[in-house]
Parts: sequence; structure tokens; C-alpha cells
Amino acid sequence: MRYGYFDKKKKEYAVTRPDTPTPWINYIGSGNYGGIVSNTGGGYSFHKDPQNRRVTRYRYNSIPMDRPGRYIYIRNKNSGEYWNPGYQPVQRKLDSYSCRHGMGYTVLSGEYQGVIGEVTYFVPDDKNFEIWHVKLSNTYGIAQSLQVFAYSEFSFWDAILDQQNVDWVQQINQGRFDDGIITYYPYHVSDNAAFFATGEKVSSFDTNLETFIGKYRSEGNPIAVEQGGCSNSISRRMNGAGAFCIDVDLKSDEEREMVFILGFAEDRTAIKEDIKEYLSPGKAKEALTRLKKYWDDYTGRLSVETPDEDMNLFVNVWNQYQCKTTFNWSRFVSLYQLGLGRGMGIRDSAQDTLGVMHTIPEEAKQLIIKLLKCQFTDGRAYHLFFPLTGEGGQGDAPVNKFDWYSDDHLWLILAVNAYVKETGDFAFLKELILYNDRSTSGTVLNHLDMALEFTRNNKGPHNIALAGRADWNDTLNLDTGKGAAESVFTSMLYCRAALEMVELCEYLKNKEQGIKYTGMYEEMKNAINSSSWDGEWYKRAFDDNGEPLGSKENKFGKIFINSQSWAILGKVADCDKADKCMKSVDRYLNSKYGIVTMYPSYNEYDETKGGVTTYPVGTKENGGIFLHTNPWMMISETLLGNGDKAFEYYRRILPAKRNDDAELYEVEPYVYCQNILGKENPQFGVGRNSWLSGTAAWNMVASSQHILGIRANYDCLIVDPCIPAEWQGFKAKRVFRGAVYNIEVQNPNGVCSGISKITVDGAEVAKIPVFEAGTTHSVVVLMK
Ligand code: IFM
Repeated sequence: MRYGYFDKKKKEYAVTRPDTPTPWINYIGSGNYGGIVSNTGGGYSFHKDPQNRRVTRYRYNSIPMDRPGRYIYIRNKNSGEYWNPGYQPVQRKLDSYSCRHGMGYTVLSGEYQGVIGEVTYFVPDDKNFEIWHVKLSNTYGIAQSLQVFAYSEFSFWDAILDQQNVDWVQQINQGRFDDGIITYYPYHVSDNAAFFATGEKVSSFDTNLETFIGKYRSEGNPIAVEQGGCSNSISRRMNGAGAFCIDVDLKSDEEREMVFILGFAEDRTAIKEDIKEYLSPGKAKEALTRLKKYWDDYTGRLSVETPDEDMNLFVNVWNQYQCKTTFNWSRFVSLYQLGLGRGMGIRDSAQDTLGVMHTIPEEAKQLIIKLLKCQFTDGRAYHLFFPLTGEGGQGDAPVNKFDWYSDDHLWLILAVNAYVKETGDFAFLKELILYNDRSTSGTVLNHLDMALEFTRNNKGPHNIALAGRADWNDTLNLDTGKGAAESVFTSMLYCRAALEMVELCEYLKNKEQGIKYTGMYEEMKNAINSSSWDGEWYKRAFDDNGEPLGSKENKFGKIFINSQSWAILGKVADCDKADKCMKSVDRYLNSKYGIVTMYPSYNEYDETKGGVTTYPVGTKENGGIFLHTNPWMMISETLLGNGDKAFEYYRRILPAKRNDDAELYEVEPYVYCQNILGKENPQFGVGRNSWLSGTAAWNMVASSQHILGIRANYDCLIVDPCIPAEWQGFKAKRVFRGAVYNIEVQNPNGVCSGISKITVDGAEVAKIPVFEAGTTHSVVVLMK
């Protein structure tokens, strides 16, 4: 069943019924102030950090689901009936409903008894507040006397304490109202405030949640709305809310627009000045136009026209959009990652930079600097950091002395190299960046060198990388205290990282370092091949007792995906082994909805394997389709020239392909989710944990840089496609270092890969040069 469709022209996804199988959400804001908005208005807001600067509350796992949110109630003064344009929380059956999720904004629209209510949510100009632009239209044929209630529920800034220390939070909550602005702040705080404001004439207001909702009621039937007015409550304790009641009399065919602003102020005396120009509906709409322009520019730096419409939709709009969201929030805050405790992942954010590098490299650099600052002087890195304070951490309590993840630091090399290739900013490599002790600094190159050194200095019995607390797979917790468990995956990632350093050194003509990294790569590659080749594929790891995982000898977990794809990405496998790995993945792990992480799944808890065995069969890392791993297979297939296979894998997980079976898929069809239940699970095909996943960045890389083959290099732009043989070609526009490249790929002989000729502006070239910013060039690539 369908719950909506892609509006390609408007670059929106239109949800056509409110009862989606899970809340289908969108993000507003660009990484500073922002929040989550669901298709029925549910969700919450935060400023810079969802744990330490929570602005509004959300009740996870709540029944009814997806509450509270940013609610507009429309009440008919004569009948007393009230409803919401987004259906929730009143759940009045509407005469029509739609939700349009666009890039950085969401529009909810509902009609009831001749009144159309529309509310648009967005953050203007990267301000510390969000606009709710409300439009009412009376199509009833006679005048209507209405009331609009706008409502949100405040949270104490520290979202953990907000739930943990209810007595304290309820005793300190203060709400005030002054000249159209409701402020909420804890008693002891003298500068900050969350606020809710309007430029409309306020008939009544509430700053106290209990007063607005009423005892033993819910957002679905607030006493204030039912009675037709708020109580002008000034909260001196209990829970905070922002609620306004506005009277609206509409003649037949009349429209009325109004603006509400919800936000966070570091200086509460400045709120009035900060918001004043946005309180008028006209100015708010101008801000929305600017926001749309921002996103058009952001996505416009890469656009493609391929024979596959869904691929075009994703590369041009939705995948790029999701990449910015993962770049903003890593794995920190969604409807599944609750913005509590986890912070921004170092490995995650490093990978996220890859998905936005082609369009906002300067912002990517700033994030990379933050990540480098989370590195220890011995080369390893924290596992996460909190954006408000920059403080790093390792996540849960340490399990043993190997209190580090074996991979976090290695991803930094991939991120920095991608940045330098995109920008040519070699000076960055010499910039001094502090280590996390905040007293020692090293150049970026030192940081990268130490990242490799850490892994080199922490090898196990097979002379490959120790596993530490886990590698990319958080749930493979093999080290039970002996410090002997090893990760084949991390060893392969290390090979890839070492090769990227070799590449960089070659370009920098730094022979000595290049030789060092080549030696590191060779040594690791040989160790992997002598310890971890299993006959038809590579083993995945060794546990603390030296027992292999991912071997034909194992009853469960005989084969894992990551040690096959990374054998190619890390150039560990020779041709014969590479071919066998790919075939084994296809044979044992491929499925209708994507490639599973491993097979067969563990069927009971096993403390020598850890978290992975806490999941039921076919779930998440235990035999589920963990989508993040699929693009690594796509890239591997392209590196071997198999464009048909790479594209098959690409299409299998493309969310748009699940639009028509959304009832099974359950999650949003416009963004990638983290996981889909795997072929061994009775609910095979159900998706979960949408939005924040490395799947976004890596699918962007796989599709644009490897299938379409358009990628940056230190001194040129590469166009080296590996496409389905049946494609006759494709077109693309890529902005690279400020110049526009209009690319046409021709495939007259129906090959998957290989180039016979490149012309730039009509002249044949060996490589596509870097041009002056502001110029436009035409590139024609003829495949073999
Ligand atoms: O790699 C991790 C990621 O850091 C967080 N989510 C799960 C992934 C796989 O375990």
C-alpha cells in the first residue's frame, strides 16, 4: 500500500494519509537550532545539542504514538468542535489531509468543515528559532468565527535530567509572558530561555502545561481548547508550555496568515529584537524562499540524468538531503536515536563528511577538525563527542582495558583525503590541531600518521588488528578480557587507510613516508591473507580464544559481508580471491531487499561474541540487512568492473523502490533506513531506524563516485563510470572547485566499464583538468 508519492517538481514527498506505519519524519534546521517534525506534527526541538540543549519534549515509546509535537488546534467558536491540520493529537477525521516534506521544511494541511488549515515549519536563515507559518482559509461559503491555539511543551535543557529528576525539574520551572513572548527557563538560570512568540493579538495564553491540558487529560483534549480559552497561567513550578489562543473571524473565502516562533535564546533579553523581522507572515515567507534557494544551491552542485528515474531522484535530491542530516546529527538524534547519551560518533561523522564533501567541503573541514581534536596522542580516538561542549567520550562504561574501538581513528584518514581531493587545500595537512589532552598538538598529517601507528602498535596473535571493544560493528564484542581478539575488518580498513596515505604521499612527493605506508599496507595484507582466507571468502574476526568468526567451520556466522567488501576496498584480495568473495556474498548473503550482514544468524546469546547475539535471528547486525554495508559491496563490484551487479545492489535498497509496499517496509521511502529485517526473520523486509545511518553517505559515494564514476582527485576530476551494460550513457553536472562541468557519458557498445576517449571543450585529454572557478566546461566521455 502507498502512503504518499514523490512530487519531483517541488522536490517534496507528499504523505497522503496520516496513519503511516511509523511516524514519517523530516528535519528542520541546519545543525544548530532544529528539530524533527513528523507527518502529523509530532517531534521535538533542540539547540546545538539534543541532550544538553533540549527545547521541547518528546515521549519515546508513547501510546498514542508520536507525541507531543508542535500543535495547531483550530476551534469553531459556535460549535466548540476543534481539530488539527496534521490530524494529531485530536485525531478528528479530516475532509482532506496532506503532509509535504521538503528540504528543511514541512507543510501540514488539513481541511475540516470548509476551513483549510495549513502550517509550515522551518528554521529561517540558520537562526536559533523555528517559524510556524499558519494559514487559514474559509471555503465554507459563510463567515466563520474561529480560534487558533498554538502549543508546544518545553523540556528542561538537560534532557536526561528532565526525565531523571522530575521533582527538581518541576520545582524550578518558570514561565513568563510579556508582549507576545512566552519564556521558559529554570529558576537558577539568568541568561538562557526557551521561548514561544507571536506577533498576533493574543486573546489568552498559558505557560503552564497542567493548566493548558488539564488534569487527567492529554494533548488530544486540552481543557483550554475545549473551553475556548487559555487561563493566562504564569508557571512558577510544574511543567512548562507555550500556548497561545488567537481569535480569528473569517468571512467567506477569506484567508488569514499568522506566525508563531519557537526557539532558544542564549540571552533572553535579546529575543524581541532577534525575532521581530520574522513575525510578519510576508517576511516569514521570504525566509522560506531563501531556505529553498539554499537547498537548491546545496543539491545543485551535483545533478544527474540517468536512465533510472529513482536514481536521479535520490542522487539529485533525497540522498543529498539525507547526507546533510547525517552530517548535522551523526547518529545522535532521530526517532530511534534519542539524543540522549550517545553524542556524535567519531567514526560516524568521519564517514558522514564523505557524503557532503562535493558540496560543502569547508563545513566538512570544520567537522573533521572537531574529530581530530578527539584523537589521543597515541593515535586512537574517542568514540563520540558532544557538540555543545566538544567533549569526547567512549560511550558505555568500559568493559575491559581495551577501552577503544579499533576503527574510529582510521576513518579520519579517509575523510581528510577526500577533503584534500575535493578542494586541493594541501595547506590543511600542515595545520596544527590539538589532541584531546588539549596541550599537545600535531599537524593534520601527524594525526593521520598516528592513527595508522595506533593500529600497527595494537596487533594480536595473527599479527592483524586487535578488536578492542568493537570495530565498525558495535555489537561484535569479542574481547572478554584477554586482549587477544582480532578484527579482520579493521585490518582491511587499515590497509585502505595506508593506501590512501601512500596516494597522498605520492602526490606530495614525500617518498620516505610513502615507503613507510606501503610497508605497513604490505605487512598487514600478508598477515590477513595468511591468517584469514577461508577458501571461498575471508573470515571476519578472531575471538578472545582465537576462534574464528565468519568461517565455514562455524555453525553460525559462517560468512560476513564486511570482510568481503573491504578485502576489495583495502586491496587485500588478489583477482581470484576477489572474485570468490563477491560470488560468495551473492550466493549466501544477497536477498530480495538487500544484502544481509552475515549468515546464518546466531540463534542464542553467546558471551564470547557479545552484543550481536543479543539480537533475534535476522535482526540488525545478526543477519539483518544493515544497509550501511551494502554500498561497500556496490563499490567493490565497481572496482572489479561489474556495473550490472553494482547497480543491482544499488536498486535493491533504494527506498523509493519500497514506496508501493510501505505497509511492509514501514519506514520513510524518501530516505535510507539503518536496517531491514533479514531473510531469516519472519518479518523479512520491515525497515527500522530511518535517517541517521552511514548508509546515506556511502550510497552517495557509491552511486555518484563509483557507479557514475564522477569523483574528485588532487589535480583533476575523474569520470570513470561502472554502469549497467544496457545503459547507453548518462548526463551529469558537477561543480568542482567552483567550475561547472557538464558531463556526457556515451556507451555505444553496451559495456559496464572502461573508457576509450575523453574530450573537454572539444579537445581530447588524458585527464579532466581543474579549471578556474566560475567557468563552465563540457566533458564527453566515450566508453569502450
Ligand atoms: O558502525 C555502527 C555505528 O557507529 C552505529 N550504528 C551501528 C553501526 C554498526 O554496528
